[in-house]
Amino acid sequence: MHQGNQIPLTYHEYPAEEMRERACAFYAEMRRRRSVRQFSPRPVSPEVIADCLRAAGTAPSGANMQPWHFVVITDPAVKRQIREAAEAEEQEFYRRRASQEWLDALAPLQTNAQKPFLEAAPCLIAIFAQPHRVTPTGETIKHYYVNQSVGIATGILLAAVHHAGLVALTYTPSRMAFLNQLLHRPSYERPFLLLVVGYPAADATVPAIGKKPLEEIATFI
Ligand code: IYR
Repeated sequence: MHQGNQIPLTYHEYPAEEMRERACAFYAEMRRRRSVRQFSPRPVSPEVIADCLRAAGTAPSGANMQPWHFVVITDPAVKRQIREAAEAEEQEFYRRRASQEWLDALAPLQTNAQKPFLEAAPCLIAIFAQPHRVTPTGETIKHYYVNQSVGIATGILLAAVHHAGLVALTYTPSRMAFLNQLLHRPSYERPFLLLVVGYPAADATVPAIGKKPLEEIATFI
């Protein structure tokens, strides 16, 4: 059987009390995260974004294929193109494609087809999932558990952005194929999510909604 190269694990055990404090402190930090839709035009540090992306790249993935690609957009002209294409899709969604049930579920978020944050925010990160990759010699190599892998990487990216002190919106345009064309990504890559990142506008508001308590989301057996 193939053994692979094994190296010793770097592991640091915290004393029990410190472990409890760390878990509690992390939860306290994460529960302050909110999806923000009103951004300040203030630019974000490229080094901060790069470190957040490095953190995302530490995510586990099927067979360690790391089936993701991140495109960081700060160019106002490209942001405008993305906004125009996204709003065209959203017009269709809100006018025709969405069921009444879906529109009712979205009502508390007060979303609509207008997406001004795509131009207002200083930084958009388009996340692409790669069902496979193509080697320089044209060989196709399959990727595994792509949704799970890219979902985990996106979650780590979102936590890293929040931890750094920025705010974000996980935006999924109603249809996203336009992102391949605008961002020059190969057609086999699947747009996964658009992360809108920046500082909040001074008067930013968020919906008065909450999270389910532990008893509702977890069962201990
Ligand atoms: N993509 C649309 C609709 C939308 C869908 C879900 I599910 C949301 O949680 C929020 C919005 C939009 O962004 O307006």
